[in-house]
Amino acid sequence: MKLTEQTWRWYGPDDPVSLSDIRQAGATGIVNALHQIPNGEVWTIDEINKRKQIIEAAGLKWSVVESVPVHEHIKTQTGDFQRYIDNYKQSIRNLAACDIRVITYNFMPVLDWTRTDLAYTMPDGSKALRFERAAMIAFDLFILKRPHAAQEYTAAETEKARARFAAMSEDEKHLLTRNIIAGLPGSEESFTVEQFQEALDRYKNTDADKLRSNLIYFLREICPVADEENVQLVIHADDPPYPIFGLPRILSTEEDFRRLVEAVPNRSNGLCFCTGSFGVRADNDLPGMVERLGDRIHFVHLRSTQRDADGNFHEANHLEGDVDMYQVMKQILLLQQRENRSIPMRPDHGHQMVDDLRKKTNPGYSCIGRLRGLAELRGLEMGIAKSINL
Ligand code: DNO
Repeated sequence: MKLTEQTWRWYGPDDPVSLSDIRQAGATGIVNALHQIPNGEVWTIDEINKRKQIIEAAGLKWSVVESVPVHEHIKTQTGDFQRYIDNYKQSIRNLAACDIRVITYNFMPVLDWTRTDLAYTMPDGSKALRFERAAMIAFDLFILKRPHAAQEYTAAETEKARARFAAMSEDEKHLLTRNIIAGLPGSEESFTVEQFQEALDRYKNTDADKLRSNLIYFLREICPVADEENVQLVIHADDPPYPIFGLPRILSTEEDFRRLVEAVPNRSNGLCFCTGSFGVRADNDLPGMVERLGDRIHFVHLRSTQRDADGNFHEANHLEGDVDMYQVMKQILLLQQRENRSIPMRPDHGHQMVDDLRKKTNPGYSCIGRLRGLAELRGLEMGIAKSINL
């Protein structure tokens, strides 16, 4: 019977969650990146091996890279983009030489994942990540003051954001700004308000079609290298899965990914299936996506979100919220039996809870919430596997 490979994201030696903690949580694989290497530069074999040895010394395996970041020049096809693409190819070759064969990346302009609140108190006292639409609009209109932003919102939304902004203290405005643009864990970029506007301006001539064709260009360049090296490239969904701050987003739906595969059918053109990101859209049929896109899925992020009618969402416990985790897991299990392989899975974002409430933790990446998530997901998987006699 093929079960998922249980993995865990580790931010390297400075992560407050240690490799030994991770082993005790029951994961066997590590999801890691060399965050110290500037975006766009080559990951050398030497640096990769150094990190690999640390992971292996703890009795774990470096299973997945998350992420080799894609330089902004590649996304906009400006400046030195060809050099950055060549560097990316070299990093793929070097990772393959160290036998690391799943590489995650994303193609979100300027910002990686985005939340407005990193410590939203749940009824049980734990803290969750949350995206509040009125707060995001308040930042856009009244802090960033982005030109022409107003036309992207309805009058009712603008009024709500105005009231929300008027009720914020200076500290709250500062915190909101930091939450949105200072860079969440794993994002490779962070900005001041001025720098953020400059970064947005660089997308003036890059609409969704242009961004998509730049991604296709990039994939046509790197996929042949990855094919040759037996590496899977897996793109992460947009989070949230729709345009924000006037920036295009092109990996938000099943159709988005399908278009990518049609344009670049190479075997290495794969998907990191993130239930939390895709799940924010009610029109994404998650179990169906696993069934239909399965042969391209080489890494899975499991978490759930809870939407409301105003366009807000927060991160729910892993087995609650809008994601039907039972059906998703069942499809993942069936896919693994069909293709006779184990897919690396990690419990994504947990609530800050129990002792972690008194610690300094990486938002979304504290230990105990993810430990709870992994335990629940592992039990769910085993229960389904045994009950359908796999
Ligand atoms: C957030 C993560 C993302 C992800 C990147 C992949 O928790 O899922 O930052 O790592 O988008 O490149």
